[in-house]
Amino acid sequence: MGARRLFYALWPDEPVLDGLAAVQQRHRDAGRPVPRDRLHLTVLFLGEADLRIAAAAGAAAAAWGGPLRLELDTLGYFAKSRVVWAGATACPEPLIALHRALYRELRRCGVRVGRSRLVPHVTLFRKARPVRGAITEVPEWRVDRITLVSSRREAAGPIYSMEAEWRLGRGGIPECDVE
Ligand code: 2AM
Repeated sequence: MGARRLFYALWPDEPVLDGLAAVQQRHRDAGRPVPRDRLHLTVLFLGEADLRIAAAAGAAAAAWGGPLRLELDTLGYFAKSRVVWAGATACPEPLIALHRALYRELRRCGVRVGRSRLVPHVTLFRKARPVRGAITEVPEWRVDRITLVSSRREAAGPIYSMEAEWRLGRGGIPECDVE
């Protein structure tokens, strides 16, 4: 069994999944499609971190953010990892704020995470050839929650488990009860 890695993600609702599946179908020769139940958008990748601390930081960051809307309107390609993804030409400000809040709360909890620019994307194909361009199949995504997910690498591919989920923007005072 591989190590458990953690990440904070947005999980698409059914209409968005339908749209993403339609894009996968239209470009089915692009590479190996990601199964529908694994389609997601990573807000921040933590790696091998303490689950309890990640949950405390996630709860605090989610409370600061608010619901947001995302337009997945473009296809992009990461040459290094050879993935084709659906992304947003315009990254909404509340998503940038959520990303920043996660960094801030993790730091408050004593976790150092390498800074990386947020490129909001849902990976659609792996081992893929480059495909880029506009897409129109995906309806507006109304995001009102964020999920803490753990991933274990197995021979058949990654196994994801939902560890915690929070509604965005409940307000309140962020806390971190780390000993
Ligand atoms: P990807 O879809 O672009 O591969 C689980 O692996 C999730 O975490 C995926 O969404 C994956 O992005 C992302 N991920 C994996 N390793 C990462 C890393 N080193 N930095 C940022 N995101 C990563």
